[in-house]
Amino acid sequence: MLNLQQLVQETYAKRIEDCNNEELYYVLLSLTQRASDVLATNNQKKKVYYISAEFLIGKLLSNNLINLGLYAEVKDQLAEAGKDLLQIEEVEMEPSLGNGGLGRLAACFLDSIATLGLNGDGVGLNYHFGLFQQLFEDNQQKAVPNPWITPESWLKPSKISYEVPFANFTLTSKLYDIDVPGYKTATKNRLRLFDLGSVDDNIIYDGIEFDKPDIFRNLTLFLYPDDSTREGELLRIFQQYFMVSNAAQLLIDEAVAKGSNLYDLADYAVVQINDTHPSLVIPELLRLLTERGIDFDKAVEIVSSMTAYTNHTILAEALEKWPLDFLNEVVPHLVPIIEELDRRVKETYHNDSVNIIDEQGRVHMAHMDMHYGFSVNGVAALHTDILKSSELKPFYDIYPEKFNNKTNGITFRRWLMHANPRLAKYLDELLGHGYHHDATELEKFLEFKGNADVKAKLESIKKHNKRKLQAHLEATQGVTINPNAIFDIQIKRMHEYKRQQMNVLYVINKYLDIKAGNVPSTPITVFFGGKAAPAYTIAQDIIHLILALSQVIANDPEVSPHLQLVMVENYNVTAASFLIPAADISEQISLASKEASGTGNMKFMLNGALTLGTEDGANVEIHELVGSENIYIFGEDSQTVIDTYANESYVARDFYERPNIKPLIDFIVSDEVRQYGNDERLFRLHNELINKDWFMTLLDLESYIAMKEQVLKDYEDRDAWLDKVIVNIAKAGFFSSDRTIAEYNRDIWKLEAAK
Ligand code: 26Q
Repeated sequence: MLNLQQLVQETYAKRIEDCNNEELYYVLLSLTQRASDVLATNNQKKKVYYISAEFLIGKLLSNNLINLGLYAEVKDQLAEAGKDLLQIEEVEMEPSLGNGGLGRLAACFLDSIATLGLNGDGVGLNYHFGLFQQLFEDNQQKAVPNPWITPESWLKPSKISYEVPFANFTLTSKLYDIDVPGYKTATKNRLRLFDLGSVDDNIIYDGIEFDKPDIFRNLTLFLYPDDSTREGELLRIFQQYFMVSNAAQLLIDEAVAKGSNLYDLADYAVVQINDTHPSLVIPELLRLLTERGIDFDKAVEIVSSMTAYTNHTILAEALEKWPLDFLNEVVPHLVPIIEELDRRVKETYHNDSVNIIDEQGRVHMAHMDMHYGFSVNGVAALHTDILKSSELKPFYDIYPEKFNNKTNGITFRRWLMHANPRLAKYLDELLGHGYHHDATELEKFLEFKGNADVKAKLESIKKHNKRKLQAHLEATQGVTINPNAIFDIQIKRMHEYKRQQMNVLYVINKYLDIKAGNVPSTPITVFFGGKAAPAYTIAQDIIHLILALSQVIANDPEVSPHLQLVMVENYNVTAASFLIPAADISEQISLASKEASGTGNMKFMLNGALTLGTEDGANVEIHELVGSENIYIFGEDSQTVIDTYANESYVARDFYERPNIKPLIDFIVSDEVRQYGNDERLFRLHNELINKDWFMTLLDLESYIAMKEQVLKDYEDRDAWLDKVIVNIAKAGFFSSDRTIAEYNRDIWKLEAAK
């Protein structure tokens, strides 16, 4: 039995009641670390190395307390002393080691790999300032460094260090580990983050600008610095190679320590390549194996039987193609290897679309992965189908046996137990604890459809979560929201294909409608949250429009009692854990075919929000699971969109000319918005929507507006709405990342679980 009062007494010679949140945080940190220190590290013969440029792990205190089985006791004993764990958690800085979905997926996967007792570590980089922190100034995004590493962070320095050779110098790495305890397991894994001792934050100036060519001082300073310049791209290659060379040396050392003679390396290690960012691991492993005396053909055979690639996008601009010149400048020793791999492909296939090196001398990283790895997977059923039938079709034709789907998932420890403790506790009472280990047991919740008591309780939990969000936004941003409103939430990276701009046009529509005298029965609060890449101008313009429009609405007394628009500053994992449990409507409105999966959609569903979405990514699977009565699907389907691109038949201006669309678009440059806005940004966005609109916002705008009106109408029938909520929660079990990881293991990794 834990006695927190005694522990605090021993540490500070005073009572919990007399400690501040910082003091309590450090006690809980050391308590948690000690509990994790005593767990044995998984050490089964074969191990997966999940190499990823991003791990968006979020704050770790509560997550680790939950997994170590200490959460309830700690929370209760703090509460007895009048302390709130939620406030103590605020002391912790959130590591910003990822951009969005891909990085958060990696974090959920680490949790599930450990929970299933599988031997698997994450391997990545220890970016000192991670992704930038987002501030709003003059209704625009400002990017500043996020210094998340404090002396009390979860990083544990190790003695491991490797030499990584570059063209003109060799760098020496230093490895830090973060423990990854599974949920109530006797064993743990690790997240292994490589760093460079000479990194120096004195080279940062003006926000997140820094001296790009100074690799010795900048290598692990930031996550994905601006790659719109040649220097930015070169730095990215430096980072990628530093990451994979360390990973490859680590996995070889660990295998050898367990008895591998390297010819049998694939019996000891399997590498999951998370998007193409770690793809250089293939030539690097070949280099290291041949250096150790294995001949090239044999090395190719070994490496090909131990590397597997996950694709997370079909957007052409995100598929990495590095000019050979760049690789020659950074890692010349890999170039002959890549050229030989390409020569073999060209000799075998005589099909330019599958070459590794194209006519322009660019290296297609994904092509190398597919030829020389044994598995290729997409991240949702629709996404994998699109890869097979169009984007990667030439590869599917050659290697049908390599292709498989692994629909994404989320860890319920963070996204239910931690983010929504009241709902988790209530589900425990009604369903027992079985769903903690087999999430499909949530289906038992279906029995409670139509149960008035259950619905009343769900209402009260949602209201509580809205108040929690209210307090959080008040404290962090000074924004006051109305907990009696409908919460309609779109939170994700800012990108045109995700179509935040379509949602903004809806808000404009509602604003004009209220001005015309049509007042909604229940007030509506529309939330956005998301960062825009610093070099992505239109995404910045969309943020600007949201911020300016929110002022128009807030300053209009006719409208503000009925409609509020909130742009959450610095959207991150912490913000998500407040927003998602408070949501009524989950906005998943990407242009069909463009969102590989989405994982926010799963988190919202689990927390009792209803999806308003297109037939895209994992929305398709949510739709199948809950049935058409329990989801709001609108818009053109993916095949229609793919055809529309193919025959170039979308003309934004034709839609703009429609009488119900034109006033919405033109409002962007109205005097009302311009008084709070910047003309350059507003007119650029206005022009973009009329004359280009590459992601077809206007194609679905009318059906989106109509469907959202339907959602708002349905919300008024609380009884029917709450039945839909019950179905959504009950069917969310499929999206547990435990299921996803069990599938990766069954089909790809083939590891044995700890006894
Ligand atoms: C590529 C080249 C140069 C610079 C940066 C990049 C780059 C960086 C990050 C390319 C892609 C990313 C991140 C992609 C990502 O987060 N994809 C999301 O992955 C999720 C998990 O599979 C899916 O749910 C989302 O649908 C997908 O958008």
